[in-house]
Amino acid sequence: MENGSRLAEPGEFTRRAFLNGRIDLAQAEAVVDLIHSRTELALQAANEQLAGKLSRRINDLRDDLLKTLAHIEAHIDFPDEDIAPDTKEQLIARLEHGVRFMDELLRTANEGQILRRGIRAAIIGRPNAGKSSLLNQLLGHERAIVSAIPGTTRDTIEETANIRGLPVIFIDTAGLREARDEIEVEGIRRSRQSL
Ligand SMILES: Nc1nc2c(ncn2[C@@H]2O[C@H](COP(=O)(O)OP(=O)(O)OP(=O)(O)O)[C@@H](O)[C@H]2O)c(=O)[nH]1
Ligand SMILES: [Mg+2]
Repeated sequence: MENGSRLAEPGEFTRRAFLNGRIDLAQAEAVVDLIHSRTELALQAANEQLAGKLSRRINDLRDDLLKTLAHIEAHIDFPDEDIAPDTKEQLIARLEHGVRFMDELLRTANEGQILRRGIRAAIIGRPNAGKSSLLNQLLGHERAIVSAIPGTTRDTIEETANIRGLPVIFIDTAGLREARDEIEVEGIRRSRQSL
């Protein structure tokens, strides 16, 4: 490179933005989700997180809890001052609101994981049940060999399909039966493992 210039390392600009406080950790993490997003829905979720939606919600909760804490401590430290006390009911209501909010956040964290990693779904059944045909239909192309001979599929076949925005990793497997040879024994072992 000329005049001391060099190529940026992967993630370097994101790291700088984080270290300079321009974005927070949740936003920095969203960048990698954005890059790896496999469906429109995942892309949209990553975009929202990058825009600071998750960070704002967490900061709001933090502010709320700090205010409640300050109020309680003010009454312990300065009981004689003329600060209108929150009633016990008000305090409990606020804390319960915080708990509900955190529960909701944890629930959507699960959804976020599903969007990032996808759902794994094994297609299991007897030989000739139509497992490979089903996989091909879901993918919209002839990925797996289909034949009228039972025991066609031996190896597991993994492919990702976009099901209403969710990445679903379908696993086509060897049909379950008394195995006829050592390859089928291994195939059926893999079917059970997928199951
Ligand atoms: N009539 C009918 N035949 C089907 C259907 N789906 C699959 N078949 C036929 O059933 C046979 C077996 O289909 P496969 O998709 O290879 O079945 P499989 O479950 O993957 O079989 P193995 O890999 O041997 O376990 C093929 O001849 C298909 O054309 C269906 O919905 N209706
Ligand atoms: Mg098959």
